[in-house]
Amino acid sequence: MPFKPALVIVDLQEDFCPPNGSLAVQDGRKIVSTVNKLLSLPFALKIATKDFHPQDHISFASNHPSPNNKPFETMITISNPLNPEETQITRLWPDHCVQDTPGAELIPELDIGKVHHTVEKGQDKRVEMYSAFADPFTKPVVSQSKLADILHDAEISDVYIAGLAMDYCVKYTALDSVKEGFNTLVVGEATKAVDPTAVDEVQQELEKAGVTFVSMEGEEVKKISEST
Ligand code: VGL
Ligand code: ZN
Repeated sequence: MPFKPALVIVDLQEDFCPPNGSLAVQDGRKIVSTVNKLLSLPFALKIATKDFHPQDHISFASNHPSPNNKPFETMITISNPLNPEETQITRLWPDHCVQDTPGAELIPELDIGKVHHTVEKGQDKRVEMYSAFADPFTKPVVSQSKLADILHDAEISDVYIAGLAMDYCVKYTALDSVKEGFNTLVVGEATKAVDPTAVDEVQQELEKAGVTFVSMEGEEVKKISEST
């Protein structure tokens, strides 16, 4: 298969960035200069994803009123709306990336003029969806984005991933990218984690699954410039 790389920029949105984001990732905004450098390279396809929730989304602690529920901490069990036997334990978050609010906007520093497609995810209020490909249920899958079709239709071989957050949406997007058959790379300087102490463990888990971590100076990024 010929080398045909795509860049996927995950959820570089106001709510994941300081100073005002409701779910701000430490130093999240600082990656934008590196992401813009990646955008200046001749990737065959450049895609930005957006977490894009309805106000009544299942992942918001505010939608599970109980004195015990704390955003960032409480884990709840949710069932597949199409198959109650399939369950998943998931974290509650502050309200974030609500459709048509300023927090859902991509940050204005992002060089959006170089992005070919924007893919929205997380619109189904019944399921969490960290991955930009699909929700985590499998029996059956509940919600899928158009990302897999866009990449397969363009005959992409390699998916380079940047964005937020390394330990949630970047992680699960990378895992699904491997499952979709793409050679999958995460650009280390172009991502940040909600929990910085989790970075090493998440990197190891991703590497075990077949994801390669690369740096801006590494061969894997250099070869983009030579790939026409
Ligand atoms: C994300 C938590 C909740 C992310 C999205 O983009 O990493 N994290 N929703
Ligand atoms: Zn979310």
